[in-house]
Parts: sequence; C-alpha cells; structure tokens
Amino acid sequence: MLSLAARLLCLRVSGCCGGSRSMATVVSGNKTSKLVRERLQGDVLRMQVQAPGFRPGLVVLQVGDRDDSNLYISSKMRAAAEIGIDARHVRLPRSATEAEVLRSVQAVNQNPAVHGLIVQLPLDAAEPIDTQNVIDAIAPAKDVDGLTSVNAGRLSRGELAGCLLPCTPSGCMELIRQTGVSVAGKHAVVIGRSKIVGAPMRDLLLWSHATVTSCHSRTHDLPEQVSRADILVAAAGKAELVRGEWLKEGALVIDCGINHVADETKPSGKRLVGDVHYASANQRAGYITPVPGGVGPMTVAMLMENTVQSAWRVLQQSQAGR
Ligand code: NAP
Ligand code: LUD
Repeated sequence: MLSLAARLLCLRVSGCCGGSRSMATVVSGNKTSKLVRERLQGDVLRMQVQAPGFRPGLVVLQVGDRDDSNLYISSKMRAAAEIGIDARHVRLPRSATEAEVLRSVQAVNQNPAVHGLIVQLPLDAAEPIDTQNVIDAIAPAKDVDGLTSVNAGRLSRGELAGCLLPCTPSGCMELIRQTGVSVAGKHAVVIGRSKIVGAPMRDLLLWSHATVTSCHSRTHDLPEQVSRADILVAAAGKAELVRGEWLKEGALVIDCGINHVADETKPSGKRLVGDVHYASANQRAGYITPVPGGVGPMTVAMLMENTVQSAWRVLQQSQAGR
C-alpha cells in the first residue's frame, strides 16, 4: 500500500497500448530531492536559532577540469546556496601532484568552519594519483561522500548509525522508501560493485534485510540473475544494458546509469540514457526511476543531507561542551 506522500511523488502513467497492462509508476528524483532540500533549509534555519551566525560548511575539491565534474559540482553549489550551506569550490590544476592534493585535504580537515569535504571523482590529473590514498586523507567525521575506508568499513559491518552514507546509494534508498515497497525479505539484485555505488548499495540493501545478489562484469547469465530481482539497482555504466524482458513482472527498478548516446535529432547530437532500456522496462516494472531526473538529483540532495548531519553533530558537541 502506498503512503499518500508516495502516491504524490510517484507519477502513475496509465494504460499502455492495447490496455493489457498499465505502465510502471515513475519514481521522480526531481520531486523527492526537492522535498529533501526544503527540509534541510528548515534545519539550517533551526541551527541559526540555536547558534546565531552558525552555518554548515562544505568544500568540494576538484582536480582538473572535466566537463561532467563541472556540471555536477555546479548542481551541488546551487543546492548548497539554496539551503544556506556555506559551500566553497576549490580547484586544483591538472598539474597538481598527489602531495599537493593531500595538503589541500589536510588544510580543510583542520578548518573548524568546514563540516564536510568531498573530492570530486575521477581525478583529472596529468600525473597518476592514488585516489583511495587521497580519499582516506579526509577526516572520517567530514567525509560527507562516505567514501573513506573507515566509513565504508562501518557500513559493510552494518554500523549504520556511526557512519556517513555514500550519497548515490543513500539517494537510491530514499527513492525506494518513497515507493512504500518494503525491502526486508525481498530479493535485491545490484549490478556493479564500485566503491561509490555498487558496493555500498549492496551493503545498504543487506542491512535493510534484503537478500542481495551482487553482479559484475564476470557474472554469468545476467538476464537470469536480473529475472529474480524484486528490487533491481543498475550501476554498470553501460547504456541500456538491462532489457525490459529480463525483469520480473512488477519489479522496482532503480537506474543509476548516466550514459551519453549519439542522437542526431538533438541539437547537442547526444542524449542521456540509463543502464536500463527505459521503454521496454516501463512495460514490465512496477516502479522505475527515469534518467535524467531520477538518481542524479538525489545524489546532490544526499550530499546536502550529510553536510547538515555533520554540522549538527559539531554544533551539538560544541553546545554540550559549554
Ligand atoms: P564503475 O566504477 O565503472 O563500475 C561499474 C561496475 O559495473 C563494475 O563493478 C563492473 O564490473 C560492472 N559492470 C560493467 N559492465 C558490466 C556488465 N556488462 N555486466 C555486469 N556488470 C558490469 O562505475 P560507477 O562509478 O559505479 O558508475 C556506474 C554508473 O552509474 C555510471 O553510468 C555512472 O555514470 C553512474 N553514476 C551515477 C551517479 C548518479 O548520481 N546518478 C553516481 C555515480 C555513478 P567489474 O567490477 O567486474 O569491473
Ligand atoms: N565523485 C560523484 N563523481 C561522479 N544528474 C556525482 C552525479 C549529479 N566524490 C564524488 O556527484 O557523488 C560523487 N562524489 N558523483 N555524480 C556522479 C558521480 C563523484 C551524477 C549525476 C548528477 C551528480 C545529476 O544531477 C542529472 C540527472 O540525472 O537528472 C542530469 C545531469 C546531466 O548530465 O544532464
């Protein structure tokens, strides 16, 4: 049974051709992320009542100048400004060395006005840099991307209260909650096992008591694995990999993929698609997230959520210590 909020947020697309089956309920990340951002705006106002002049502080560190990173960071800066988070975009040139990146991370770690720090990935550096070494230099309490080994380890053990959750998987869980579908006891299939999406997604579903299958590039017979999923999270980075015919009837489908494909009908000559073939999946799924407008905006919203959470913790500690 859907809650009223879930019904408002999930747009039911009715009657497909022939009327044999209605199409999936579209789970909107645009709408859900807006609600999250509005709630956070209220939180920041409440913080300022408790501690006049206090603002959550966020730093987004970028190495190089990738177009996709520029786009994602500008969404993050916009969301932060709207909520009242004091966000700063720190740019290092492509020529930056690992030692220079580490020095920037350490400087932010030591700045008490900053409650959250992320290093936008991938690093666009001329010389090779050990990405995990840079990420692990972030103070775990400021790791609002949830990517340090400390936070990832806590999540993998189910110690959810003590850790900051990675933004994309946390946004996927929020979208699943919006549908009203319960996770406990369900069979969830996650395609992909990266540190940023697939692995933490598997952990979150597992500790929400799903039975989880983790698929990757060596998985045999992916369609067979997918056909068992009550809940499918696709994060492979392969355009339209999952076909509607693979899905269990009524499945909840969360599509993390962000892939550009050629499209001569568009002025840009390209179009954004997910890892799921939307038109065919829409005929078979019970719920589906669109691309764009699904998981992407939730990633931005959950970064804001983690930053506000991290700032609350600091504020409470400082007030308890007075
Ligand atoms: P990634 O680091 O390249 O990892 C891809 C994962 O998918 C790997 O585990 C890989 O397996 C697996 N894989 C690749 N091809 C496969 C196939 N044919 N069958 C089964 N598994 C396959 O990518 P990522 O960073 O996790 O991102 C995945 C997608 O999500 C990308 O499209 C990315 O742009 C998107 N993304 C979106 C957001 C968002 O906010 N919406 C955030 C992050 C990422 P192996 O481990 O065996 O190599
Ligand atoms: N690195 C991320 N690298 C890439 N899409 C994002 C993302 C917004 N450290 C670190 O921000 O969380 C991260 N932390 N990531 N990503 C991807 C990943 C990172 C992806 C998409 C969007 C952030 C987004 O807003 C829009 C949508 O799906 O509706 C569309 C944007 C478009 O390309 O038009």
